[in-house]
Amino acid sequence: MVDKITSLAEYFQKYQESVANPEGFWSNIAENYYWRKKWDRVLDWKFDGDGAPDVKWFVNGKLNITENIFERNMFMRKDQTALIWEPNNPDEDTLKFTYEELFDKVKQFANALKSLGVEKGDRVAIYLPMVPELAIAMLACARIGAVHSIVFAGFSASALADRIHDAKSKILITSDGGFRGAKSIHLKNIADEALQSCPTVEKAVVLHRTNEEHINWVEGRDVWWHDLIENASTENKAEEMDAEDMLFILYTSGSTGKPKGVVHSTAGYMIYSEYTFKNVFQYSDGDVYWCTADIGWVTGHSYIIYGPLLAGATSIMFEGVPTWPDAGRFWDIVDKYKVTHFYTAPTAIRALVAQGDEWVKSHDLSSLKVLGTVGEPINEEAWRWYHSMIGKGKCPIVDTWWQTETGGIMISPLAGITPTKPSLATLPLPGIQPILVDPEGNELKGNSVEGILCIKFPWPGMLRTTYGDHQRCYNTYFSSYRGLYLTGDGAKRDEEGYYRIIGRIDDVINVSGHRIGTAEVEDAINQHPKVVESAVVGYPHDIKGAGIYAYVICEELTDREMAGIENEIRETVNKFIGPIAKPDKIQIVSGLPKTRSGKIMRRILRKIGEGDATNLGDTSTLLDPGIVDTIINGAKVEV
Ligand code: 6R9
Repeated sequence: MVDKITSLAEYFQKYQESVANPEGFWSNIAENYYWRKKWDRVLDWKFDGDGAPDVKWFVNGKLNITENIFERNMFMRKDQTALIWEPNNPDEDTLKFTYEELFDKVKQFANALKSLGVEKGDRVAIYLPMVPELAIAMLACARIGAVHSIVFAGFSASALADRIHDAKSKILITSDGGFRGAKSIHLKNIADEALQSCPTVEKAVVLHRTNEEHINWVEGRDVWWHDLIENASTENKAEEMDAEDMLFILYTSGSTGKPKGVVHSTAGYMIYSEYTFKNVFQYSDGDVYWCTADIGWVTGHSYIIYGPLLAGATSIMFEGVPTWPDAGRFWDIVDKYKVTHFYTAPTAIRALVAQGDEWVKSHDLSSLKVLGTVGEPINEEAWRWYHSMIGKGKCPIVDTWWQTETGGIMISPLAGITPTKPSLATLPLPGIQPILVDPEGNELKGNSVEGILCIKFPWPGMLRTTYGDHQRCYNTYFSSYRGLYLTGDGAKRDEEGYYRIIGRIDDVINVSGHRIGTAEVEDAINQHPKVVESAVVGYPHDIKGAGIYAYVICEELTDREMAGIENEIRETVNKFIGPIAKPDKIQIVSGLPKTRSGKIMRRILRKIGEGDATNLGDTSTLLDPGIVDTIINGAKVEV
């Protein structure tokens, strides 16, 4: 069993150990796993130089992550509930899977995938709603050594197609549709549209979920999930994987261009996801843990599926949304399953604060022991409400900072152990060596400093590459400050050495905890035939944390066209990315503040979007300084 830290003194001691002797520290933890063959060396690494980044943990070790979820836990937990599934509609039946039942389903689907010709190393795209089959499909891929690439089911056909293309996925797993609150989304139609431009996909496996009446069917390509598993055996021996074999790809937005396929490897990710899960949440046997994320994001990968199931926990998977059928839904579920650990996003907390306290007060939340947040900075007001209204002042809050690229939580309190302060992610976990630098890359030493957050030593859960383009991985994360991993976040280290994450320093907007690249939104807006150019920035938004503000130059428009243009632009973004990237505010402008070299001065647009036209800085280098006043006058906020 992977041991948990149990006191603050022990945390400090482990932290020191992990810095003084990282290899010893992580190999001790790795001893707790089931290896087909032990590693020869614990770590080989370089962040700079030829071929960098080059990071290998547990060199030449052989294993399968599902053997560590199932076979390793089976003796103790055969009949324990592994996964509880709560449907979108509270009147529909809940499903529960013991470790043994889930194992059988995974093995069966693993065989089904094999029968379609899926082999070790093949990429499998998964585009499913939050149903148990999503968990089964991802684990079945891991079982046979196929690489899963899960695409959030809120993404559009074009975004799905881009991701399938980039990963050259051989199979797509989807469903007829998906339920979300009062809505039902016809996923198969979206998938069909995407597949028109995806020649690598040989088969599409389709799950029955919403029983859509009209299903478009491509003979020879499409196969029903239920038909596929009908004759599949539940006997399956796991594929032997190298420690560094790819486990999954997950796409995330960056500051430029198309999303990047972040690649995670097998052994390091396995060890890191379980270790962080157990330590941060202080999960104990018998606890019921619920992370409200969607498995389409990294939080769902690491903290609904891999971390909890490796740790032998009981994990809840929820298909629906916090406000349907009413704003008490989260608390209904907490009460229904006697949830002990609850992990959600600040944006959900703020949305529920806005609905009023009555929704909370009418439920029994006394089972709760630990609360968590992830995805964006939590403002003090939301933190205090979460602490007092949900946790009744007795539950520690773990404000967990991490990223798709880090694989697991990096900076966070350990629940009940690290003294917390509202809005601070507090201290690095053992094995994590953060460093703050100034824009020139000089280290900011000591406390009470603010700078760019980097990490100076490898940790097992870190990304290994960006799929199909290793140079891009280096350029994005390792080239700005040589020898350091650049997080893209700004942070402050306070007088006590606690970290407060301030937010992105690049052109990424964190909307409701989801990363949206401004360049991607601009590319989408520019697809509209009447659009000449656009510039997108974030602005403070009460619920979402950040909203999307788009400044758009159009060709000459008639009055009628003008009246419809905002909606059309939103629809265009919806089509090319999905609803999460739709701009909240669109301002049609006659020009953008550009320097003489043609660069858009986003700083100015950000200020205007924030409603602050003071201190716009030096605008004299602009090609047309007059444009600034014109934009201020037409702004969608009081400036
Ligand atoms: C896990 C996840 C990563 C970005 C990250 C940062 C922001 C995440 C945070 C936080 C402040 C926290 N972020 N957790 N900011 N406090 N506790 O969200 O991954 O979707 O890749 O986003 O989210 O800006 O760089 P991902």
